[in-house]
Order: sequence, then C-alpha cells, then structure tokens
Amino acid sequence: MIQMHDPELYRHDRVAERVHGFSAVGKAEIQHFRDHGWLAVDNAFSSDAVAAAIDGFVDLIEGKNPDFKSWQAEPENEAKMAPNDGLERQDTLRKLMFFVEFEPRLHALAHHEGLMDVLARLIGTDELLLFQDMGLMKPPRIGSEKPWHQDCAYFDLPLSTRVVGVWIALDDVGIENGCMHVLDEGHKEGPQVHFHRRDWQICDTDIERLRSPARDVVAVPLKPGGCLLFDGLLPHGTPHNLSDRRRRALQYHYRKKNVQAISSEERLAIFGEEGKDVEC
Ligand SMILES: O=C(O)CCC(=O)C(=O)O
Repeated sequence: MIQMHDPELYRHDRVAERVHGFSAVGKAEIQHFRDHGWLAVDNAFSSDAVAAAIDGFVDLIEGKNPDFKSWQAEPENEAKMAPNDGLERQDTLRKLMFFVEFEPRLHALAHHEGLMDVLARLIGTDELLLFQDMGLMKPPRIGSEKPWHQDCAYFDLPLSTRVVGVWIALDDVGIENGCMHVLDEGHKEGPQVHFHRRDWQICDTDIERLRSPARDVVAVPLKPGGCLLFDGLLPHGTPHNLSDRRRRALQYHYRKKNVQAISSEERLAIFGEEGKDVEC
C-alpha cells in the first residue's frame, strides 16, 4: 500500500521563476541562488542531450550493461523486480545510483560545459567533484513521495562545504506527477534535525513551522532539459505521483575536490535527533 502524505505538506505558495539556458546565468542569478538557495533553468540541456540521456538511462534499466546493478524498487513494486523485465522495469523502479562510470551519455550530461561553468561560480572553484549521481523515477500512479529533507543530512561532509545539487527533468514534470518543491530561503535556517519516519526526513510539523509565515513553498515544474540547482542545506521534497504520467529525473551532486570527510557520527550529531530532546 502506498503510504500517503498530507497533501497540505506540498501546498505551494508560488511557482518558480526561471532563467532561459545556462548562458543567461549572470551575477543576478548567482545572487538569487545565494539568497534563495535555488535557481531554476529552462532549456539548460538541448533536446539531443536529453534524448541521449534517456537512451542511456533506459539501457541501464533494461540491463544492457550487465555490470550495473545499482537500483532500488518502488516499495509498491518490490515483487516485480525480476532481473529481465526489460523496459517494463522502468515503471517498477524508484532509483538508479552511481551510474556515470557505466554510461557515457549520463557522464557527458553531468559534465556539460555550461553546467560546469555555473557550478564553478556557485561553488567558487574550478576544482569540482561530482560525488553523487542518481536517477529518480516516479512511476505513474505508484511513484512514492520523497519527504522534505536537506541533502547535506545524507553526506559525511563538514557543514562549511558548499554542496550544490542539480536536478534535471527528463520528462515533462509538473505538480501532478511529482515535481520538486523547495522551501524558499530555507537554507538560511541551517541544519534541521532529521527523523526516521516515512524516510530520513525533516519532521512534517517542522516544515509547517519553518514555512509559516515567512517562507514560501515554491513548486518547480520543468520541461525536459530544464534543471533546478539547489543548495545542500535547502529543504526540499517531492509528493507522490498519482497521475498517469511517468516522471524521470537525474540528480547530480557537486562540491569542491579535496574536502576532508567527517564521520557519520559527526554528521548525526548535527542532523540526528539523538540527545537533542526533540520529538516528531
Ligand atoms: O526526485 C525526487 O523525487 C526527489 C529526490 C531528492 O530530493 C533526493 O533524492 O534527494
């Protein structure tokens, strides 16, 4: 059974404004990212680059590279994870992980010149490291929620590390099939305590508290090839996909090279609930 969330959790106050292409990202847009914690870019990648990425993505799902096995099923569909499902597998999976070294078309997208240029300005160095790559599906009707969270709660990195996530739409992604929702300027609130509830997540009531009355929840619908750049401390989440439309996306995370990792215990001392006398 799909575990439903309260629809109020993703009630958006407004829809994201966008810039057109990486070449339109100037000083004002970099400042928008710093102030708001996110920047949405339409037509960031060409239709050819998106078509190639989809082909690469589908090849991985179809098992064309026998060395690649890093996927996770939708909870609703665990039983259908037969290894030879072929293309049907697309509508049973939630996630693919760590594929760039297996799939040159997805590697190329992650290292797109325009993207790298913007990331260098956001992170403040040319010495960039792609340190996480994911394919994120929400199959029609059963695509599960990704509850509100901060990505840095998942990474063993010092809090001072500038982490930028890049979420790239491969399909037409709207409110009804599970687009990204961000808490505008929420990165300024610093690290939030995460709890194991529907996932490793920010408590639903903390999201209500953070949004009210000062901060907007912004929905970020995107056409294929559009992308959202977001700060590693920006609270964000995606609702269920109960529509008939497939929703596929890629998510890459970047930071500067040569950052000394912290331990998971150190990370949990920041983002975990242990010893903080807090409830959810
Ligand atoms: O694509 C989604 O549904 C959200 C993914 C996400 O925010 C994450 O995995 O950090």
